Amino acid sequence: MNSLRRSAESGRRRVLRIVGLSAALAAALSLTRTAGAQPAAARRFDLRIAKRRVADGATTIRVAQGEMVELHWTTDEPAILHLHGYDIEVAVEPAAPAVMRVHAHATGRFPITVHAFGKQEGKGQHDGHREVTLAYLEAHPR
Ligand SMILES: [Cu+2]
Repeated sequence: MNSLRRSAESGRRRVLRIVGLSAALAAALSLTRTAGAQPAAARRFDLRIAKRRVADGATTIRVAQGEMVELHWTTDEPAILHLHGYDIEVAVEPAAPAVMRVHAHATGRFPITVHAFGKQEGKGQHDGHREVTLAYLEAHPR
C-alpha cells in the first residue's frame, strides 16, 4: 500500500518534470525565434509590376497568421510601395528590386498600394496623391 502510493507519487513527479522540460524547450525555441539567430524560413512571393499593375494576375497573397512572408518586388518603373496595416514602405526601381519582409502576426486583408509611380522617394505618404492598389495581403487565422 505504502509502496503503491510512493510509485504514484513519483509518477506524478515525473509528469511534472516532463511538463517543466517541454516548457523550457518551448521557451528556448521562442527565444531563438525572436533573437533571429535562426530566422524561420520565410514564404516567398514574387511580384512583378508592369504597366502600373501586378503582372500575371496574382493580386491576393494568402498566408497564415504567424508566417514569415517575403514579398519580392520587381518593376518596370520606380515606385513607392506601401503595405497598409503593417505599415511597411519600400522603394523599388527597375535596377533595384525590393523586399517586404513581414511577420504576419495580425490577421486581416491589407492593401498594398503605390504612393508614387516614377518617384524614388516617398516622403509624405498619403499626401493627397491618389493611391493605386496593386495587391492585397490576406493573413488568415490558424
Ligand atoms: Cu499607403
